[in-house]
Amino acid sequence: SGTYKHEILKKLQHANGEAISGQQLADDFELSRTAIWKYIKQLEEEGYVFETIRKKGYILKSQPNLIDALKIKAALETETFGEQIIFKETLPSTQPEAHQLAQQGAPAGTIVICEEQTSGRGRMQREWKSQKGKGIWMSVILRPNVPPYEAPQFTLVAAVAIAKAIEEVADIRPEIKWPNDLLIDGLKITGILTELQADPDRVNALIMGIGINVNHETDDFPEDIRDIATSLKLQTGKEIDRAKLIARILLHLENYSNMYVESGFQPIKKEWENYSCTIGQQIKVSTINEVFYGKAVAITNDGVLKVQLPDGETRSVYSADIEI
Ligand code: BT5
Repeated sequence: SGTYKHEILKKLQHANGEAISGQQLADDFELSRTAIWKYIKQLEEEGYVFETIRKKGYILKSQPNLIDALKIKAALETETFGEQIIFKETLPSTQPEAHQLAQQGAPAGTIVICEEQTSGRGRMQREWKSQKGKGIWMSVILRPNVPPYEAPQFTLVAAVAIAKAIEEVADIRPEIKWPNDLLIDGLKITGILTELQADPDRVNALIMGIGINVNHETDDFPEDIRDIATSLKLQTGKEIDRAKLIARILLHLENYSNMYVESGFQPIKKEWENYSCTIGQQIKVSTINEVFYGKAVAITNDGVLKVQLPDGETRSVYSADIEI
């Protein structure tokens, strides 16, 4: 029945605004008119809008803003990233799925993406809310030839790649909050989760989880994050084409991660600093072991955050949560 629905939709998509009658569709697919009507109702529930003209039939008026592998592929400008796209309607989380594929040898640039995550996660087992059809919930497999201790730097690399893609596609400039958040107007628009599959001396795969709030209205956010989260639509007033944004992210992620492997963080640092809202700020730093206050004074060529304490001592912070 999924195939009939798909075929009926395809017919209406290719009708170029002309009506197709229920009888015509019924004849074409050797179904009853009632069956056709039921498929049309199902499509309407998925967000397709039809005009029904008496005695003439159905006209497809608008389609839901969906992402699927074909749509992303149509927008791709990469060398290899996005060649393999695993698209699912619903997943608990794209991360375990991508981990498994990486273990089975999936190539760099393979992506796992879905319309809805039922148990999306952030760092340290925190929750990541992933409303159906509203955002980009994806994991990208990277295979950089670097030692494991450099893995956290790829969070910074990804932040620049995503910020740039958002700026180009949505025409709004996000800020990077070290290490893994993008903010607009002080509210979180994107979270990045970099996980590692490695031997002691070399990375086998990085699983880069990317969550972006795209077409949410205020009510789409669960209440507990409504005050800290925002979406591109809320910020720009425009519905954003997710497939196009995904394609752009993959392009920049491919370029910047190659750049990192060839030349390190140094050539990306300037762009990172331009997007950063962290440097120069008084911040609260929470690491696994301690909490302290200081001024974020710099990011090093290795992507390490330098924080100056009130007594003048400077600390290197490799991984932490910060509050500005
Ligand atoms: C992150 O963690 O920001 C990383 C989020 C990564 C999500 C992607 S989606 C695809 C892939 N599959 C997954 O399961 N995950 C990745 P962290 O810095 O720990 O921030 C988590 C905190 O952000 C939560 O505790 C909430 O306060 C807040 N939060 C949760 N959902 C949010 C949302 N949709 N928008 C903004 N903030 C959110």
